[in-house]
Amino acid sequence: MGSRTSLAGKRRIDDLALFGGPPAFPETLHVGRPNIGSSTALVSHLRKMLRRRWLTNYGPVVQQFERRIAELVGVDHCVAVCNATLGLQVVGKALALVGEVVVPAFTFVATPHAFRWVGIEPVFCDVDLTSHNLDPADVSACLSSRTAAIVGLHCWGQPCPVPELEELARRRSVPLIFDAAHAFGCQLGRRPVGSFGNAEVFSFHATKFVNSFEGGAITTSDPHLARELRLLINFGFRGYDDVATLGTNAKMSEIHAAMGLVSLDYMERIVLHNRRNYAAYRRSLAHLPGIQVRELFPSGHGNYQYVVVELDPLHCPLSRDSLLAILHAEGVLARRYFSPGCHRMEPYVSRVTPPPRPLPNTDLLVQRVLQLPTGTAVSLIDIARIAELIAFALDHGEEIRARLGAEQRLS
Ligand code: T4K
Repeated sequence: MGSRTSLAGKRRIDDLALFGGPPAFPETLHVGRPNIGSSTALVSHLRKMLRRRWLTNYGPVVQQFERRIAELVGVDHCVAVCNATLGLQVVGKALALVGEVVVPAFTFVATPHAFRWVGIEPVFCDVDLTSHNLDPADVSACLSSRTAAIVGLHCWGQPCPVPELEELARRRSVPLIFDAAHAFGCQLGRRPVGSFGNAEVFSFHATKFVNSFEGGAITTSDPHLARELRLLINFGFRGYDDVATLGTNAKMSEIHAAMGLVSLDYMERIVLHNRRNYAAYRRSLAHLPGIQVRELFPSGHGNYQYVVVELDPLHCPLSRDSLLAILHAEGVLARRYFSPGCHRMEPYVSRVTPPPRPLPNTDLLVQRVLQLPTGTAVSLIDIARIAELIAFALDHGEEIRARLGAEQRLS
């Protein structure tokens, strides 16, 4: 690249915002900027629900949202909830889990927190370095007489090794639950995520490609479980003044479901946009040393809501965290999900039982991965500029490392 001015406006390392230059993106780019769909459609829903004076407690919009999801996923039952974290909690309660659950350490902290919150101890399991999903051999090593369930995460939307996990759960006679927060609209072969295990839990948080501001949904083919879930999310009410069990309030409201419906109407367009962005990142970063955009959804059935890059420290001229600092200064709020790994966060890092297990793959991945902005707020021009920024930074890796080293010595 030499000293030619890049598309991102950089000629020398002094031009980098980290060293005092103007940021390439004065308007920050985020990972997880919400996709809006249609504000007109949302306002129209809002007007109707205000006219109906039915705002929450299993109203018609929530019911419609649940039907749409159940149809898309191909299950009989969908229970909409106010977020995926509470969704996981009520699944743990409804299945009457006691003891331990095997969960990946390479996940958003909501996965273990949800179970711990309802008194079930997470046992952290390692992931496969290629798929970033649970490693069945390590799951097997985590199982014990205390295991109450196995919880898989479809990381970045890539489906877990479902058949292997089903076999392990069957052999132990424990339920299999999936945290499907990333995986709405994804498939394993021809079967949609949402139809596996005893229950799957989606997130429709604002940062997810289909969003309901805040929200989630539990899908299951088990009618008894669905009935129990409906009781649990509504204080245990079976009817007016009739409480059948201990419950909580995890209901989705009408305005959240309305946003969800609008989002579902735009889902295909959002996926197309994400897929185009993903392809552009793959193309434009392909030639760079030691950095690789993870291949996702080789069969094409995915939501492409995350663009995940992996830095190989042996070949990349900059560390992941130096590149992250450079991007942040330029207004590109790349993320390093799920650093440092749930096993290194509280309350898990200071607990004595269960004893910590070695998780070498998780420990490696949390130092190597980076998520780049995508979604409908990110254009092809943005991606070309981000790619040029990264190329410029790697091209000047040695110089940048020396400068960062000198600044650190001075401070
Ligand atoms: N399981 C897994 C595997 C998950 O990834 C998650 C959530 C859950 C369970 C739990 O689902 P929920 O209970 O939330 O339904 C974000 C999201 O808040 C979180 O939902 C998501 N995973 C996680 C992967 O990402 P943070 O701590 O990174 O959020 P925050 O506030 O830094 O926002 C992310 C970026 O999005 C920022 O750069 C700002 C931007 N943003 C955010 C919001 C809310 C916007 O531009 N507009 C917005 O409205 O966790």
